[in-house]
Amino acid sequence: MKIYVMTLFPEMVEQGLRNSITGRAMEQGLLELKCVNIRDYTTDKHKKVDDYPYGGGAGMVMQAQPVYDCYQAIREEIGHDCPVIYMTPQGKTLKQSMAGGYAKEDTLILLCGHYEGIDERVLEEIVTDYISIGDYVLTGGELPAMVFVDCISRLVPGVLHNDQSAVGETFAEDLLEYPQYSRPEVWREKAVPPILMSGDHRRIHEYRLEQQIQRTKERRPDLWEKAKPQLREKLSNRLKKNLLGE
Ligand code: 9D3
Repeated sequence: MKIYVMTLFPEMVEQGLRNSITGRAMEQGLLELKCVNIRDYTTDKHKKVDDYPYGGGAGMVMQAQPVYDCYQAIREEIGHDCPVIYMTPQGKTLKQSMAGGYAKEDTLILLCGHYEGIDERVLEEIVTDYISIGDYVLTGGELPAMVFVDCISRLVPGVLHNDQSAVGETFAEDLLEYPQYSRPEVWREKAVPPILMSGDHRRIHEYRLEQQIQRTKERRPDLWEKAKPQLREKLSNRLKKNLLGE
């Protein structure tokens, strides 16, 4: 998958994504990231990309011209239309359920704003999707673009190892994770829960599911209310299977 990021801070986005799993995905050619500096496309002799808002108000607005010319250059290189996603606090909040759809795209263009935003006329012309990463105020769209790329790229086939499953377990999907333990078996007088040392995989599975439920109730009551009915059904299905000896 190829992702273009239109930004005034291309190094910030490149730096942030060249580590860990996304970095390896790029080395392996599974993810191609092209960060394009919008400033390179300004026709202003002082390389200016922003100006005062018509009608007055605080701050500066990114002008249409450099954004549009930057987009046109990318569009020519790609040779076909693709989603153009504007990272904005006024967008639809990014959810895991939206990630799979974007991961199937062959090319995406992300647009990062700064200052008080971008001239509305160029947005109307080029943007297909408006996305926010949550209800808090940041200084620009670069961190949200990095969050978006990270979230989408782990769903691209081959990016995760087999043991780093991208799909949740059948039950576990809408629940928080169970607690994890590794060596040593006792650390500062705290022992690992004995069930995990028992080798009884059925009981371990039950214990972990119980932990997930408990945690979700405690820490994310909102998620629990959503997960409850589905989980009830799944549990009763499994009980039936168990009774049939599967
Ligand atoms: C203080 C300026 N705000 C006026 C009330 C508007 C505003 C403009 C630009 C607020 C934040 C930003 C910069 N943020 C983003 O570009 C952004 C963002 C965010 O701030 N939170 C969550 N998701 C996103 S996606 C892009």
